[in-house]
Order: sequence, then C-alpha cells, then structure tokens
Amino acid sequence: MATNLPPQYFEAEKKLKTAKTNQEKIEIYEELLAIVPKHKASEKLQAQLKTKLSQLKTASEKKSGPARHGSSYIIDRSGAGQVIVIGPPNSGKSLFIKTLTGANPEVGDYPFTTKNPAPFMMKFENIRIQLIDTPPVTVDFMETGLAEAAKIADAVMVVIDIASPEAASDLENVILKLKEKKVELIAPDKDVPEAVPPYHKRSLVVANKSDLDAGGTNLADLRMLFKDQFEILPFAANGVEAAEALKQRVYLMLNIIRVYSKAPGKKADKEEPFTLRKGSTVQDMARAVHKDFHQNLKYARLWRASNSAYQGSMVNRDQVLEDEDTVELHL
Ligand SMILES: Nc1nc2c(ncn2[C@@H]2O[C@H](COP(=O)(O)OP(=O)(O)OP(=O)(O)O)[C@@H](O)[C@H]2O)c(=O)[nH]1
Ligand SMILES: [Mg+2]
Repeated sequence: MATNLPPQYFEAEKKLKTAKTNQEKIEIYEELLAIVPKHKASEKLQAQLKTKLSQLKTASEKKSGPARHGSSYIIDRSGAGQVIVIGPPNSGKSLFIKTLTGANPEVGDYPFTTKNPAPFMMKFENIRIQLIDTPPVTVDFMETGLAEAAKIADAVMVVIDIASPEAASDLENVILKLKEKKVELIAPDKDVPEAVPPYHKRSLVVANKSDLDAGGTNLADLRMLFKDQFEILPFAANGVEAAEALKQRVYLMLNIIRVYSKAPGKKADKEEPFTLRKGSTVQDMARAVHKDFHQNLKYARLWRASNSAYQGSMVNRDQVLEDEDTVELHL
C-alpha cells in the first residue's frame, strides 16, 4: 500500500542531514511523526519513526544522566528563536502549543497536566521557532527553573484563560512571580536593554479560550486594565483560526530578519534562510555564513523585493539588511 507522504514530510526529512544535536534530531522525528498521515498504509513507517525517536530519547537521557531538579528547564536552543510559554494551571498552554506546532504535548481537562518543560517546533513560513511548554504557575508556586529558563529565552508568551473570572489576577501573578526572580516582561515592540539583571523579555499575552468569552467582554476588560503595557491577543487553541496571524506576531516579537544567501550565477536558497538580529549588516551575514568570511569580504550584491534600487546592486559591508533580502557575497 502506498503511504502518500505530503511534501512537508520530505522537507522535514531533509533537515535530518544537517541536524547536529540529539535534541534537534528528536524534534525532527517528532515533526515527521506529526506529519505522517495516520492510516493503515503508514503504520510501518510510524512504527519505525517511533522506534528511532525512543532510541534518540534514551541516548540523550543517558548522556545527560539522571534528571536534576530545576536543570531540566534549560533546554537546548534550536531554530530561529526560543519562546517560553508560561501561565496558570489549565489555561490551555499545552493545547495552544499543540495547535501551533502540530506536535503532541499532553493536554488534560484538569490542572497540573504538564509536569516538565518540553520543547516543540513551530513552523512559520520558511523558518522554525522553538516553543517551550511549561508546568503551571500559581500564587503559591513557581519552580525556580522556570525563571531561569525565561532569562535565556528570546521571548515569553503568557497564556491565560480569558473566560476565567481570575484572568486578570492570573496575569498579574505571572508578572509578579517573574519579577521577584528578576525577569521583567515588556511589550513586544520595546527594545530589550542589555542582558543584565533585571532581564527584560519581550512578551505577548494570549487570551486563550476566547470561544468561551461571549462578546469579548472579558478581553475588553483585561485590555482596559493593562492598557498598553502588553499586547493581548485573543485566541482559541481548540481551533485553528487566526493561528497564522499569531505565528506572525511571535515572529515579529523575535526581532529577527531572514536573509537568503546566493552564490554567483546560481539561484538564491529560499528554503534555508539565515536568521539575523534586526539591524544586522552584510558583514554580520558574512559571519553567519562562515566564521572567516567577514574578514575576507570584498563586497556584496543585494536584491530587495520591495525596492527596485537593489536588484543585484553592489553594496558594502556596512549595508543594513532587511527581512527577505538576498545577498551574494564576494570574497
Ligand atoms: N473551549 C476551549 N477549551 C480549551 C482551549 N484551550 C484549551 N482548552 C481546554 O482546556 C483544558 C486544559 O488544556 P491544557 O492545554 O492541558 O492546559 P494547560 O495550561 O497546559 O494546563 P497545565 O498543564 O495543567 O498547566 C483542556 O481540556 C483543553 O481541551 C480553548 O481555546 N477553548
Ligand atoms: Mg500543560
């Protein structure tokens, strides 16, 4: 029987070739498993993927030894950015991640379903962003590791249950608990000062379960309370509506750009963009392509879809790049 795999499967499979760490491979196998159509013809393939996945997981457990309390929160970074998802019990953090990534974190109709943090990959256009699911934060309790993980993450998403009468105090509690540990949440369009305490983290608030907030009254109240301190986005993790728009907000919050590299005489590689910090220059791009390139760089050619002035024109190393620029480096 034919398995009829979709093109995304082969795209994901290609990444196995360049995956370096066990963690990256685990994520790719998880992605493959999520993509494989679930029917009789693919049972054998599903079994093979599951076996491979459990071998990798066993290998990485052996390598890191027994799980130490707290340290399990520090998760190897993978993809174009790492975003930690935090919130009160039962707000829908895991279902939210499941909806955005197609992966399978445990979702339960009861509080404290998630016991350990775990990474999942979210595909946005041609890049992948890492989302970390975490155990809940309550008034009485937040694991120390959670704040440590927030310090090293690129951004934070707070998921609250907007249908709950506690929505505002839940959000306030997460903000305060993190602040006690020197992590301050700021609006997604703010500049992050240097990486010294207190750690400022760009953040989005997801007002989840908006399907249960009739007329959006709770959302309006919450927005009023928090004014423009945060961007509060309504979402319903039990559906897929608005998922693309939300992914784009996450991408924008990361403050990165995608730049395509092009070899002379060849087409640009649009499938594997380099992701650089916003404001990066041709020189930064050269460094990202190869550690020695920036020293030997003579000039570059730049293509910019939105600007007819840059259609293969020569630029120097200080040229600031924009999202989706194509760069040809000349050494
Ligand atoms: N109606 C509705 N139900 C949702 C939504 N999101 C999550 N749920 C349900 O809410 C319950 C909790 O979802 P989880 O994803 O396990 O919540 P969590 O925040 O990860 O919970 P903990 O791991 O215990 O902190 C489940 O029964 C979900 O099906 C939503 O947008 N709308
Ligand atoms: Mg959970």
